[in-house]
Amino acid sequence: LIETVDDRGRALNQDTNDIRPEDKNELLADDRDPDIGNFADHGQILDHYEVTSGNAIIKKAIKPGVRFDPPKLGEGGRAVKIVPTELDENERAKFDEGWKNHEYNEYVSQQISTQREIPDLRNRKCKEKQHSESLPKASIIICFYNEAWSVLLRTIHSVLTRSPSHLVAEVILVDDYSDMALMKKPLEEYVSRIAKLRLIRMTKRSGLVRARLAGVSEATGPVLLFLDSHVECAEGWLEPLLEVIADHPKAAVTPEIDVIDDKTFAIQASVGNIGVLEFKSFSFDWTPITPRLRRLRNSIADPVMSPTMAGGLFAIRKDFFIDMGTYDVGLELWGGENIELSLKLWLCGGGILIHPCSRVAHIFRESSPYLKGDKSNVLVKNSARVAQVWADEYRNFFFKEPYDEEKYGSVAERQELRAKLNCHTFGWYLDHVYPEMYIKGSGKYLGLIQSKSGKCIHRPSSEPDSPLTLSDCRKALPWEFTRMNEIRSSTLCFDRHQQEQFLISQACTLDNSTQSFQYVKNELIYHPVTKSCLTESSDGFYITFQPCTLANNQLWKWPNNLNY
Ligand code: UD2
Ligand code: MN
Repeated sequence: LIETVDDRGRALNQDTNDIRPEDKNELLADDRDPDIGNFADHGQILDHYEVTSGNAIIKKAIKPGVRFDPPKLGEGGRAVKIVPTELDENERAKFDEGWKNHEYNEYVSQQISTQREIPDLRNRKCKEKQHSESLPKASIIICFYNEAWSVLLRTIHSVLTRSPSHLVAEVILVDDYSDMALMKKPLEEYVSRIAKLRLIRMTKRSGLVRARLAGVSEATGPVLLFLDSHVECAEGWLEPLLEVIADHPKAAVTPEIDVIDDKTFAIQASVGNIGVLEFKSFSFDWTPITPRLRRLRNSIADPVMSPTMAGGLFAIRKDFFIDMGTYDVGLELWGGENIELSLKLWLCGGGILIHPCSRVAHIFRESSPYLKGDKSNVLVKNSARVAQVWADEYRNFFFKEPYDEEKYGSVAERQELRAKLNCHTFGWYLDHVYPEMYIKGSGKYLGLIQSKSGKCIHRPSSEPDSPLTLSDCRKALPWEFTRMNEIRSSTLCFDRHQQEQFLISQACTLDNSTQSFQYVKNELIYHPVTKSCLTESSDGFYITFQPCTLANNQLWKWPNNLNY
């Protein structure tokens, strides 16, 4: 049986996901062996490969001399689907154990080559770019705590095979005191075979901040490049990051983070997000690139400014990172360090860029394996420290009670650092970096919006597109007039119905378009885009957009926000 193979030796027209489990085991035998051989050429030269079918062994021919990787599950970033109910008891136990230990599908990861190819998700324009010959070298730092063996190896493999070796000073693994057996001797043996790989061990569980700092102290390159221990770096990921650092020594730059599905390990392209500060929890969140930031770049292949960064994957100059006071070691275990560094960068003379041509896929999990049980409060505590140091007077909109040193520890040292670095205020960040941020309670007007007839603007239905109505004020919602001139309640903003001329509320778009209003002379609610005023309808039930007449049905009472 002859079958054609493509130029990398992969069989054509074969859905690798259809391979029966017993065949798969054979094909994957090489992956089970931690000996991964020479990174430069990890393929084998074969003239055929074998697949079992019942009792027969079928030989499949390969063009002579062509590098051959046997067809494998999950190759090219494809999904691997396993139906747990079809597994026998033994396998089912492994499947469940994987989820329990890692909060992702370790069982599926074990079926996938640690050397799999992944899709090239870069824009065409990225590939046309030439990179400078003399880029600075990176020390790549990967912290982990009990990472799944197959996942950790795939991370390391993707780094080593897809990074030009002259740009890598070393890859430093920092073990945050794992207790799983594979993280001990087997990992040491694996590391000892690869020249550029180092392994350092924390002597007690330290959390990712201290673990990263231990890695930093071993780093010899001018650039630090941090990665999580469950990623896959794609072709050409490193050069754009180093180029940004070479051009902007005071920037931190992150790749575009694509998604490794936690259930199937399929790789999906990210839609192009930026990082923001979700003020209510003072923690990191994603949002699609805002129109304002999109307009600031010339090409889709240019880096985009980002108000915050996710925190796990980024490059920064080592000397600059140290000058900036590295991390707050009072931040325990997980969380907070990303916001602290983001605010510090923007306020103290640096900045954050996301490079869309650098692609690294990351396993996003639904819940953290590190913040269970008595650790569930860690993020709250960490965020409080960061807010206390960086939010200035805006911290009053975050803290329900004053900052408690007993509970969260002293931040005096971090406040001194901030003073020493001579940083801007949080208000400056709002004006210059992220004006779109919603800080509940900080708006100029806040409360019920009441018409002359004594009724208030209410949202009777959560259906998008359904009209806001005038109701009994005891039932109505308070609305806030924000810095972006939105009229807002949580994530919903006043907007005009596309066809009809009545008032609705829609998800806030962070763009000053149809959601932008003015409150004129404490009376009129003016809509600049349509040059009209909010008007109580003649039946007293809806609010419509009409030419401004100053008639009684256009006069609204809305309390000044005394907090402001
Ligand atoms: C994000 C970041 C992560 C970190 C975190 C906030 C990305 C893709 N990920 O959440 O890097 O900034 O936000 O803190 O930007 N680890 C330890 N010791 C611990 C806990 C974790 O070494 O006590 C390691 C862990 O193995 C992993 C890394 O730290 O490699 C980040 O942890 P995560 O993957 O749970 O964080 P993630 O991606 O949810
Ligand atoms: Mn992660």
